[in-house]
Parts: sequence; C-alpha cells; structure tokens
Amino acid sequence: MFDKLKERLNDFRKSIDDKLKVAQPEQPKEASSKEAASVPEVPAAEQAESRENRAGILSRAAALTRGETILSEKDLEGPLWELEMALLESDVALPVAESIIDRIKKDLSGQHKKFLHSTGDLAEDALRDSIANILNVHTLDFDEYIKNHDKPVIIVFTGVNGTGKTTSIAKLGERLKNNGYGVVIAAGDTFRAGAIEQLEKHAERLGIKIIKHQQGSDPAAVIYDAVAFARSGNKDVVLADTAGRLHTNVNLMEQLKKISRVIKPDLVIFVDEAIAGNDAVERAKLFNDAVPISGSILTKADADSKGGAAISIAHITGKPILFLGVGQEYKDLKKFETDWFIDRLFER
Ligand SMILES: Nc1nc2c(ncn2[C@@H]2O[C@H](COP(=O)(O)OP(=O)(O)O)[C@@H](O)[C@H]2O)c(=O)[nH]1
Ligand SMILES: [Mg+2]
Repeated sequence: MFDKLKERLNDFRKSIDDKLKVAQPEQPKEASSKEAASVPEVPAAEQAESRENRAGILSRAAALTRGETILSEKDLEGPLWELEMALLESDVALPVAESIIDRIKKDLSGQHKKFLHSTGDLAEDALRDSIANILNVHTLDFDEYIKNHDKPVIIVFTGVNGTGKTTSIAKLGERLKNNGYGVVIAAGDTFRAGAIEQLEKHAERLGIKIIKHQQGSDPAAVIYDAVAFARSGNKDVVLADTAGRLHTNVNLMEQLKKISRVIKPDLVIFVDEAIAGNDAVERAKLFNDAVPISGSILTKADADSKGGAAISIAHITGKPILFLGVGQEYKDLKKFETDWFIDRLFER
C-alpha cells in the first residue's frame, strides 16, 4: 500500500540530508577567504549578490560555531521541487501539493537547528505536520457519532459506478452489527440490473434486514421505507445504497438531491476508489457540491501504490476520510486514522 509515495518521501528526506552534509564543511573556509570575494572584474550586481552570500555564509558560520546549521530557502529549493513533483506523481492535486510545500518552506527555512538532529528528520517532521494538518480537517469519529447520535442514524452512500459502494455498505453493516447495533439496509440502487440481488446476497450472508422495491422504482421511496422500518422496528442504523452516477449527469445528480431532501440523512458518505487518483478528487468535489458529504470512504487502497488521493480528497472537500477499503472481504475495512496513515507513508 502507498509504496510509491513512501519511496519518494524517503528520497526527499535523504536529499535534504545529503545536501546539507555536503554544504556544511566548506562554509567556514569560504567565509574567511576575503580575497576571493573582492576580485576587481566582478560586475557590481554580482558583487552585491556575493556580499549577500557572504553575509549568509557568515551567519551560517557563526551558527556552525554554536553547533547549529541554518536552512536557507536555497538549500530547500531543489529538494522541495523534487518533493512537489513526487506529490503530483502520487495523485496529490496541485493546490494541495502547493499548500504542503509552502508550509514546509515556512516551517524549515531560516531555522537554526542543532547538528544533533538530522535535517532529514526535520524535513520529515515538517512534511508529517503539513499532511496531518490537511487530514485532520473537521475530524468526525464515526464510532462516536453512531454511539451518541439519536437513533436511527440514517446514512446515504454516494459515488460513481463500480467504486465499491455496495461492498462498503456490507462491510460497514458487519462492523456495526459486531458492535451490537441493529442495522437495516436500503436497496436504493434501483437502477442497475442485478444491484438489488447483489445487496440481498450480502444481507443474507450477514443476517441483516434489507428493504427493497422493484428495479426501476423511486430510490427515495425505498430509503424512506427503510427509515420507517428502522423507527418501528427499533433499528439503530440505516445504510442506504444508491445507484452509481456520473457527477456530470445533471438528472441523476438532481435525483440525489431529491433523496437528500426527502430522507434528510444524518450522514452522506462519498465512496470512491483510491486508485482513481485525481479523477476521484474531481468527483469528490462535484458530489460534495451537489449534496454536501460528511466524509469519504476510499476503497481499493490495497491496490493503490500512490496514496495521494486520500490527502487530496480530504483537502478538496474539507471533510474527513472515514474508512479505507483494503480488500474484498467483509473484514477489509480499516478505520482511517491520520497517524496510522502517515506512519505508513514514512515507514522505512
Ligand atoms: N481490492 C478491493 N476491491 C474492492 C474493494 N471494495 C470493493 N471492491 C470491489 O470492487 C468491485 C465493485 O464493487 P461494488 O461494491 O459493486 O461497487 P459499486 O458499484 O460502487 O456498488 C467489486 O468487485 C468489489 O469486490 C476494496 O477495498 N479492495
Ligand atoms: Mg452498487
């Protein structure tokens, strides 16, 4: 999982470390060679620049005598450029990559740091902080929410076709059931042939009640019935499936808005696949614009080497990633935890 991004982040760490290792021993020597800096034929502009450099070098040299180093923006330029490229290649969307880079630049440049600490470690800390900052926006602890909210908690799942909505509903159904909750599933994908049967099979296997209508019927009506059943049968959670729809299909997006108006769900969960990368980010934005989401589930993380989609989707929607799908079995649902995710990215 996330191997590619992991590798590139480690490269960034090393590249910052190496750069400063090479730069440091030469600094005091350069600072004392006054002759070299005042050769007459050097043009004025260059002389000014060299004066600036000298001032920088002198202050670095002074820091060196205190056992410190100062990171200049120039030291960071190369590694940060490489990092930005690495983030972009790993499905981190451009504005997100830029905000990460800016924050690291602010965190690191001009800092006096004891040699005792590896500069790579500092860079890693800054990078961890800036990713955590994005992922921790509006945290929503799913388990706490279910525990404390009035019952039944009504959850509607949205997203495009084939991303893993139905599978995630089954996984979440099992998880909730194991935690002692009464669950009812609403077969709200009345559009795709076989969708109701697929959900029915899961419900049967899991021993969970399912409410269904005919294929082609109004999804809002099915979900409404499931909510009524939950209320009368004292179920705790309604998990409502919906048909996969393209975010560009105006009619289907209107239908989603109608479902939301009629049902007034407590949570709307957007489901997409981590491997879809920037496409998933774009879709998350448009789904969130149509019917504001409470959070996302990113499926197929088991097959994702990049890892950037989670960071980007959290940033673009301003809503948390709630779970990761990490396989095809019911147990393969991992509650998303920022520290866990970041630790995976920096594993060596
Ligand atoms: N590897 C992997 N496959 C998944 C995951 N979640 C769903 N799938 C598979 O993705 C396919 C589509 O899933 P489905 O739930 O039918 O998608 P839906 O159209 O959004 O309801 C199925 O073959 C699932 O087994 C996951 O986390 N990892
Ligand atoms: Mg489905």
